[in-house]
Amino acid sequence: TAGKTITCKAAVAWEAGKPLSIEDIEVLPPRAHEVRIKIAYTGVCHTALARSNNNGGDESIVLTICGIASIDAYTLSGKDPEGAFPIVLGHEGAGIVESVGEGVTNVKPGDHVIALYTPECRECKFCKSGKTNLCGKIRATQGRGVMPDGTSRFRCNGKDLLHFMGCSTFSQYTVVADISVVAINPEAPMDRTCLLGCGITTGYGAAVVTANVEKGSSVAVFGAGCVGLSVVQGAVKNGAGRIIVIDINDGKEEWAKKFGATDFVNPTKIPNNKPIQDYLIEMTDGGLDYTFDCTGNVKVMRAALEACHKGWGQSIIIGVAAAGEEISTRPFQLVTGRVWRGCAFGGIKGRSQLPDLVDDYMTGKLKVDEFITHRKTLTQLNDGFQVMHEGNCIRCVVDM
Ligand code: NAD
Ligand code: AHE
Ligand code: ZN
Repeated sequence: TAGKTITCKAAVAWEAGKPLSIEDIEVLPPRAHEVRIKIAYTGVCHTALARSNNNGGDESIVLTICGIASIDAYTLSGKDPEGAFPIVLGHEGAGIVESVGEGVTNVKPGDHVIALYTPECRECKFCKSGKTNLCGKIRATQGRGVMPDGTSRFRCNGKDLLHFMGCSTFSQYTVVADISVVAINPEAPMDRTCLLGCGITTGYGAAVVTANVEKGSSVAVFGAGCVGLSVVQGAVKNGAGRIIVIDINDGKEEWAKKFGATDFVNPTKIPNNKPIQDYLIEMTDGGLDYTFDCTGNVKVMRAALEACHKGWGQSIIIGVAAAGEEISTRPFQLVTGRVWRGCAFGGIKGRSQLPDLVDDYMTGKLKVDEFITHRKTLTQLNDGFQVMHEGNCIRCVVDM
């Protein structure tokens, strides 16, 4: 198949707000510094409507959309300022390299790989700074849904389809830039490791790399989805003393405890409607060392910042807020030493650090299987758009 166009099945998003349609698409051969991957599995999750309906706080609706990773759903909803159509969504995938273009040296056909929406070129200003995992090399074209040369490798019914987040894992074959792919242990089961392409790595990295939570410190995690539970896993790994999980869904208490949380608070059930930040400050004698927003709700982000301990508490924003939303607090919160920060993909450098995370999974040091609550096939991917009245889907994996 190398050098030839491949026809395969993909879930195509033709326009905002419409279901995905399973189509036969053409996937062109990889050009220079590009890699064509046979996607084996792609992660699928649910997203709380709290973000798309960012009306915030206690009224947030607990309905979930199961069947699509949050950002994919966000982009499909038409609310992503970077969203454009028609597009092949999906960004949490693992597969096998089918062929490579000229000049590719980091992977070869047959390698088991994870697609990286945060690439790592190792030569741009960002990569060389040693201060961030963000890579600037192809960010502009990635945001426009095209390959680094400005064109697409997907065709359907004579039309070009856009790429998504440099990954487009909702296709049986995809083409990515060579800096957007990393080879992993071929023994690792890809129906699990696909989840390291986003959710698990994002939360775990936020705790272990971005915040680098110290032994004995106190942590609060807002939102117990795949991302929040992964923050809990990272905080446990780093030896945090107290780990408080806050979620409006009582069903998440069991999940939080299973991953090592010491306490669970439902903010809608605090006596006298006391704000969650005040409640947490009392509970922890002055506030937390670290807090994490894993909801995408800007009111929660404010509460997370204000629940930090005066003088040193740090709050890390992980959740992606709806387009146009803004965060606010009294500047005095920062004047008095609290720190507001955020990260993408947990601050993890995909090519340098993801293979080790896969090995940690293989040696039993990192939980991954525990996050998988649902499985589907590509043709069932559309079920993902059916609103579910249950909050028990942490991650759904699609067999491509
Ligand atoms: P999820 O929907 O599975 O989990 C969100 C949880 O938040 C749910 O359990 C929900 O009940 C809870 N919640 C909603 N409103 C709340 C409120 N007001 N107070 C407390 N809890 C509340 O989502 P996920 O897949 O875990 O993703 C979490 C967030 O992280 C999303 O916003 C997603 O877009 C974002 N994300 C960011 C990155 C990144 O790189 N920065 C990567 C992946 C996901
Ligand atoms: N396109 C959106 C922003 C979306 C966003 O913040 N994406 C995260 C990853 S979410 C994965 O589930 C991210 O990596 N951001 C860093 C970056 O460079 O995009 C918008 O609002 O424009
Ligand atoms: Zn994601």
